[in-house]
Amino acid sequence: MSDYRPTPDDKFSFGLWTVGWQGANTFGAAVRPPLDPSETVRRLGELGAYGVTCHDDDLIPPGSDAAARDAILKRFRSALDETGLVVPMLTTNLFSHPIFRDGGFTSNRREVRRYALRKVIRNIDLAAELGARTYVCWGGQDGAESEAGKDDRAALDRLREAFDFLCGYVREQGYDLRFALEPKPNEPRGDVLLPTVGHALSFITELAHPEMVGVNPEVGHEQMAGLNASHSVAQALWHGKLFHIDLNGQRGVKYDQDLRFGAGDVKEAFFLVDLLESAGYDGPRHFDFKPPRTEDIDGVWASAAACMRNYLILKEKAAAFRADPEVADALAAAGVAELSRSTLGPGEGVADLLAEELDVEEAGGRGYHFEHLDQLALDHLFGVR
Ligand SMILES: [Mn+2]
Repeated sequence: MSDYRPTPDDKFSFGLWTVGWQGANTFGAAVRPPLDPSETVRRLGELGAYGVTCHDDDLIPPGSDAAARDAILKRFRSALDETGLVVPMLTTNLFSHPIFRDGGFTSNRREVRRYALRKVIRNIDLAAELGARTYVCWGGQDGAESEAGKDDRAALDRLREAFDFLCGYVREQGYDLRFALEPKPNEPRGDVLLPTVGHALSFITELAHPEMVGVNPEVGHEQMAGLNASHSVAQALWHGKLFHIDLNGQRGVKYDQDLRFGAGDVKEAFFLVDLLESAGYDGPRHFDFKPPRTEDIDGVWASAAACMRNYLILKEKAAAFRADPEVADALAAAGVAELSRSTLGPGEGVADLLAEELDVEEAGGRGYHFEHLDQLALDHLFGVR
C-alpha cells in the first residue's frame, strides 16, 4: 500500500474554476473570496498536481486592457515556471455574461454567435501560446426551455458551422490543438444541446474535420442523465475520441453536484479508473469539481487533494482486482474473454451459420456467473480482500 501521494507523473490537472469556485449558487451568495490564479498554481503544485486549466475569463477578467492582460499572463507564467505545472487544456466561457443567455454558437441572434466565435478565436491563440493541446468546448447555455423558441436543426447547423470555422482557423495557424466537446443533459438550460457523449459522438461525424474533434466526458454529466459514465467513456475510447476527461462525483439524476472524485457513485468510479488505466488512456486526469459551500479555504484544498487520493486508491484497488487469481477464474467462468472472439470464424458465411444447431434449452439454462465476479470487485473496493 502506498501513501497515495500524487506526483506529476500521475497527470492530475484542475481547472482554476474548481478550487476557485466562490460558492455562489441559485439560492446562496458567495462564501469564499476569489483565489489568485498564481497562488492556485503554487498550491496545486505543492499538492502534486501536473497541470492547471482555465476558461479565458478565469485567468483574464473580462474588460482587462492589454497592459493588465500582459501583467496577469506574466505572473501566471512565472508561477508555472516555478512549479513545473503545465497547461494541457484551455476553454472559453460562453455562459456567464448576459449576452450568452441564449447560448454562444447557437444563439438565435447572429451578432452573439459572431461575438462568441471572436471570443474563442482569441483564446485559441492563448491556448497555443501556453502550449495547450486540447481545447474543451462546453456549450453550457446552448439549449432551450421552450420548444417553440429554438429550431434544433438550425442550431445543429450553426454548431457545425462554428466547429468547421474553428477547425479551419487552427489548421491555418498550424496549431497542435484538438477540440473536445463536453456534453451535459441540462443545467443551466432546461435542456442542453448535445446532452450525452453519444449525441456528441454522432454530431462529430458531420463535421468537415472530424479527426480534430473528440469528447470530454464529465462523470457527473452522464450520471445526471441516468447513464453509466464508464460505459460512455468506453464508447468514446472505442471511437478513438477520448480527447480529455472531467472526473468528479454525482449522486443520481438531479442538479449538477460536481462532488470531489470518488464521492459520488464509488463503484462506477472504481470501474472508470479500471477502464482508463487498462485502456492506456494517457491524457490528463482532469478534475472538474466544486468544493461544497460548507468549506472554507482549508476545506477547498482538502477536497482537491482528496480527488487525487481517491483516484490513486481506486487505481491500486483496480490493479489488485485484476491481479487476483480468484478474479481470473471468475472472469473465465463469466466468459468475459470470449466476447473478444469474433462471432464468425475466418471465411465463414451464412451457410455455415445456418448449418449449425444449438440446444437452446441447454444453452438457455446456463448462468453467466456475473454476480460472483462483481462481488469480488466489491470485496476489493471494500478492502476485505
Ligand atoms: Mn458538472
